[in-house]
Amino acid sequence: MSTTVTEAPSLEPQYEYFFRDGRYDNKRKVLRGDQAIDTFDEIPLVDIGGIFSDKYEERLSAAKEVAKVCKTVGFMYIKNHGISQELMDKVFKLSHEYHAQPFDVKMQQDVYKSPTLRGYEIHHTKVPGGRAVKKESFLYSYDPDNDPQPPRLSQGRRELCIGIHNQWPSQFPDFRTTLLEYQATLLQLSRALLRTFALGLGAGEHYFDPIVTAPFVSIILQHYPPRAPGAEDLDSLGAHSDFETFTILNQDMVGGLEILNKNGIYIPAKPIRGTFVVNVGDFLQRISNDTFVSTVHRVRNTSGSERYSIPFFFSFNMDEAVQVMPACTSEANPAKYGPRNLHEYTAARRKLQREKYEQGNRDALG
Ligand SMILES: O=C(O)CCC(=O)C(=O)O
Repeated sequence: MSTTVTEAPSLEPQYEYFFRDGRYDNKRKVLRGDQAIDTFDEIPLVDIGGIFSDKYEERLSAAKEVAKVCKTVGFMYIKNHGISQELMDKVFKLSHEYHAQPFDVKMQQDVYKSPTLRGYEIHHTKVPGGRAVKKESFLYSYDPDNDPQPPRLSQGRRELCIGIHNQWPSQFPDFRTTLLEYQATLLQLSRALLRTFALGLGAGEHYFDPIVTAPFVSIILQHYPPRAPGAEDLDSLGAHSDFETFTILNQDMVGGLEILNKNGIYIPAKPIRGTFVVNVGDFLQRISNDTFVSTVHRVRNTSGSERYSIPFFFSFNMDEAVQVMPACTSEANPAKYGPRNLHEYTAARRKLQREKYEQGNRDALG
C-alpha cells in the first residue's frame, strides 16, 4: 500500500515525496552533500518478547527500545513475536500455489470485480518489443466476522470494512481458512504492537484500544517475477512510504526490499528467517507529530529468481478521526496536523484507481 517518490533533476534535496494521487501535500527531503546527516546504515533487529510480559516494567522497557528505532530508522526486524514458523511458511506455500495458476484463472478474482478492489491485480513494465509482468498481487482485507475480538458494528460501520468484499478462489480448500487464520493471528500481534507504540510515545498503554475495534487491515500476497531483460522500470515496486499506521512484512529469503536512509542511500533489508520486518506508516508519523518516522522503501528483484512477500498493513477504525497524540505535543511543539480518518483517504484512492481502469489503464497505480 504505497505512496510514490519522484527524483528531481539535480539540486538538493534530491528527492521529494508525495502521495501518488497527489493528495495531502506531504513532502520529505533526502539530505546529501553539505546537508548530509548521521543516519542509519542497517536495519535493527529487535527482540520484542518483552511486549507480552505480565510485568509492566518489562513491557515499558521493550516499548522504549522499539520507540528508539521508530524515531530514527522507522524500520526494524522483530523476533520472538509469537507467530509460528509453520504459519509463516504455510502462507507462502499458498501464495506460490495461487500465483502459479494460469492468468485467466487468477482473473476470476480480478480486483475490478470487487467494489473495494480486493482480489487479484497485475502490473506490467515496458520491455523492448512489448511488456513483462512486474508484480502481481492477491489482496484481502479485514473481515469483522474473522476478528478474534469480534466487534459490535452497525450495518453502516460494517460496510466500511472493505474486507466484506474479499474474493476467494474456490479451488484451494485451505486458502481462505489459512489466510484468515493468518489475519486473525497478526491482528493480535498488531494490537499488542500498537500498545507498545503508545507506551513508547509516552501515552497510556491502552490509549489506542478503543479505535482498533474494527481496524483497517490489508494483506497482500505479492509475487515479483525476476526483472525482465531490458525492463524499462528497474523497480519491482517503486519507492514509496506506507500510508497506514504500520506494516508487518513477511518476506521470503530472496531479498530485494531496500530502505532509503536520510542521505539518499538504499539499505537492503536482507531476509532473516523467522523475523518480520515492521515499519512505521505515514499515519503513525502524523499522529505522533513526526516523533516516529515513516521511511521510504522500494523493491528491486535483481536475484534472477521469483520473490514472494506478504505485507500486512494495519491502521485504525476506518471512521475514526484520529488526532495528534497529546503525549507528542507541548507548548513548544504544538500539533502540526488536524484529525484525519482513513476511510476518506482510501476511498479517494480506490475511486482514482477505478477511474484510471475505466480509462483503460490497469497499470496506472502500479
Ligand atoms: O515486498 C516487499 O518487500 C515490500 C512490499 C511493500 O512495500 C508494499 O507492498 O507496500
